[in-house]
Amino acid sequence: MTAALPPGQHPIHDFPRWGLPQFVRQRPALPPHPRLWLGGAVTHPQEVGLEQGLETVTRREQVSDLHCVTTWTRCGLHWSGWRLRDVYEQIVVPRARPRGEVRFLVFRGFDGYRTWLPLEDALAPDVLLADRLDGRPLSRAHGAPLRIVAPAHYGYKSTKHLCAVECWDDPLDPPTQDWREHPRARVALEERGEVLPGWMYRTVYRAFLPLMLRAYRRTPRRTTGA
Ligand SMILES: Nc1nc2c(c(=O)[nH]1)N[C@H]1C(S)=C(S)[C@@H](COP(=O)(O)O)O[C@H]1N2
Ligand SMILES: [Mo]
Repeated sequence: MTAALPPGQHPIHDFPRWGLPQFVRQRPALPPHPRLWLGGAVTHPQEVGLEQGLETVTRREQVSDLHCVTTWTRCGLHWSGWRLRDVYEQIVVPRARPRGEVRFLVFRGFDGYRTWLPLEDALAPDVLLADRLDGRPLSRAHGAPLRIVAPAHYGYKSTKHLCAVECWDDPLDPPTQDWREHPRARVALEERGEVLPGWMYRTVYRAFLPLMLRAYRRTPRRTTGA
């Protein structure tokens, strides 16, 4: 199957909890009744409850791969949730009402993580707000209670513990760019980062991979708070 993977990726057979080095020890306390904030450049910023708020949107099932920028790929994950496009068109636009042109969506997590995608990438049919993985509610390790799944983009665009979706016409307003991040991060084009060619990041990330994998595997997945 390796031949079918995008450039520079190799398969792994377990599915580690994973993230940026500064998030290894972050174990966010999740609120008992998590809500999703819809904000940014909108006239009616508001929160929606996850259970009641999203139940009018059609639930989707999807099998997709997760490609981490550090070169590992976990194939065949079975997600369940809602298409971000459906949520955007049926809830965000009519209720929160964007003020002007929306060109980017910013995603924030309860652990302080944030990233963003251009609107056209975020509204691709395979981008989900997922609350279930392999038939079970999302574990804390993999992003409870809700996460983004964006299979065509490196894993760092798939924000876990999602607490906010914001509409902006400029991604630098507010400044969201992490220096490692590529604005689009398309896996097929090996857009690992913005400054260097993809294969260069590949070499560096590969060198640190064993160390990072060990750190993430060692960190207990349980926490207090929910
Ligand atoms: N909130 C949050 N989301 C996050 C991260 C994180 O550290 N915090 N790490 C990202 C990275 S780099 C990857 S590869 C995937 C890993 O998802 P997993 O932990 O379910 O394997 O989550 C992404 N989403
Ligand atoms: Mo990643």
